[in-house]
Amino acid sequence: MTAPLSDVVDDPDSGGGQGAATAELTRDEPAQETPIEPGPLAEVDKEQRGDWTREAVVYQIYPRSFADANGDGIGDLAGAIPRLAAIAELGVDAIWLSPFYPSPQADGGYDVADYRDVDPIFGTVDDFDELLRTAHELGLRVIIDLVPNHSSDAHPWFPAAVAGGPGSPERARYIFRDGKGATGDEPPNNWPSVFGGSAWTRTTDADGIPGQWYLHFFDSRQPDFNWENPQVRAEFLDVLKFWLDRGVDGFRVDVANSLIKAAGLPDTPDPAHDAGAMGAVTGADPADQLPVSDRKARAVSSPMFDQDGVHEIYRSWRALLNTYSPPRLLVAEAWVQPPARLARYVRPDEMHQAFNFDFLQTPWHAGRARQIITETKAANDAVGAPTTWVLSNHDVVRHASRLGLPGLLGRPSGIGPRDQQPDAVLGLARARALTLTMLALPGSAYLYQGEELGLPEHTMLPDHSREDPSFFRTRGVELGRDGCRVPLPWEADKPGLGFSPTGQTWLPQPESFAGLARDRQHGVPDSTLEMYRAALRLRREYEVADSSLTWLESANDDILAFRNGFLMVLSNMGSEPTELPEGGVVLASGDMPDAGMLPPNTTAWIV
Ligand code: TEU
Ligand code: CA
Repeated sequence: MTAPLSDVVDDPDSGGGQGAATAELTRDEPAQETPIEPGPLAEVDKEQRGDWTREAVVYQIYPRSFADANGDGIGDLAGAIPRLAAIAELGVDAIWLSPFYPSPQADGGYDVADYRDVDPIFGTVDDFDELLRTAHELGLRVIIDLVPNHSSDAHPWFPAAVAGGPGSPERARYIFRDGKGATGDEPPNNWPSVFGGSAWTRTTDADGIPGQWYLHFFDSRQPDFNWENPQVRAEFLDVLKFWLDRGVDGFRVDVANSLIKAAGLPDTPDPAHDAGAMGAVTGADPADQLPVSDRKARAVSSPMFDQDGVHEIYRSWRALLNTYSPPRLLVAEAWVQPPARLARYVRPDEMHQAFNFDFLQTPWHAGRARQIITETKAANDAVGAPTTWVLSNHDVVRHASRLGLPGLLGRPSGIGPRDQQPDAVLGLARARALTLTMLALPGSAYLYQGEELGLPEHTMLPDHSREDPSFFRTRGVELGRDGCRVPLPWEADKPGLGFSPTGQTWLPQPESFAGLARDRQHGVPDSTLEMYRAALRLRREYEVADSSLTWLESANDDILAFRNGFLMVLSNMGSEPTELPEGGVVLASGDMPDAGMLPPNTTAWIV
């Protein structure tokens, strides 16, 4: 059989001078390479160089929904500890814990009242230390979530700011302003909250008379800090040190693009856009179809996000991290467009990684996927940073459901009982296929708890179960993120599917979860769980993380095809089977009934 693919040599200097030259496909024979076993010294080098900060596969634990020990239906650290072995066995390198700090839980813990403690619903600092020790014994590094843009309104600094009154040093730690209009009853500017409504809430003075307004990019119970204030900067350096000294391996930095606001807080030219600047790409906006380098480039001019002043903050954090050995990691959560702007967060003296949310929003379309991978990788390459691939997290519709929706959708802001329901079978097939594509790409990758089970979004949650503040602030226009935060199924036959000893779960689990419980998939050859385990093992074996990517040309536009080191990867994003090139298929995301043919909605790894 003739291989239907040929290498594209992108570099004009190496391609014989005829532009994008093609070469006949020749197969790498990994067996002919003499693998050099890394000696103990090489391992030490890798450790000291901090290679993990470029290559790790990180598993996100959302503690509320991971595992519950005390039976109250809310996950906790004591519940997570005995479950870590299952995560280590999956073959990941690290875990990232979403916030476990003391918090009124107005936004699932992203409203922090004390940055140096653990909320009683999650346990104690001793539980945290035990979790850290257990993870390290299992060979897992631990990244924790840092929420520097805002605190909870229950953080002691906030009531002090309200009580301190206008012009007080306490108020200067947050962003208070007088309102507009004769009586100050209009917000200071037109900035929208990402969760709906205005980004400003008015306070009431001690005498009962309406007073100044304070800024909150998210819920009104999440006041934004004033990062121009040196006290705020000093406080966070100290918080970083607190957890570094306890032994954490890194930080995921929440809304890293929003700490600094444009001087003078001018009106934004496009409030509707800024309200969704980090929210849904629906595919309905023609701009969503533009190349990623153009799409939403206008967001750059927003006075709310991605101000140049944020970078000196991350430089100071990196300088602190650099005093620790082996290297600790900073990963930016920043919905920033275009890729070249995002890459500024991962310059050599700033963070190590930034989530590639353009990739997360890749539509099921080979040409677009290739373009997004190429453009985002090029932007990172330009600053010497790895690309940090991700398909799901606690803020987005799970990819097994997202990819089961029709059309060239980017990402909807929740799916509910009144919406068109995703095609579960198609969604899972495409999710498995796109996951295998992701895990074959060079760089680092993040997995969200439950995706290794192929969990779908809970799309039938009743409104009375919802907790996401974005649901309430938009009066239900946005359903919010509860559907991806449903407690995990561990054992199909136990109450609450093993999540909690009492069977209680803070959100109801959909019926489909039972068949997807971990114990139903463990050791079952074609299960999603075993596919993830195999992919993570082969990824290591074939040194996928630090190999180089070459696109392969196919006569069929619906095929995404590339080589990364030893691996050749083909993903069929069309509707007809396609011929496979020569070589052995070492892993496939779905059944391959006809020898030599790759069915639609399937990815294969070939050596
Ligand atoms: O998310 C920031 C962010 O951009 C999200 O608001 C996202 O776009 C939104 O959920 C879409 O509806 C971080 C956290 O990951 C998120 O859970 C928090 O709610 C938010 O910050 C505020 O801390
Ligand atoms: Ca609990």
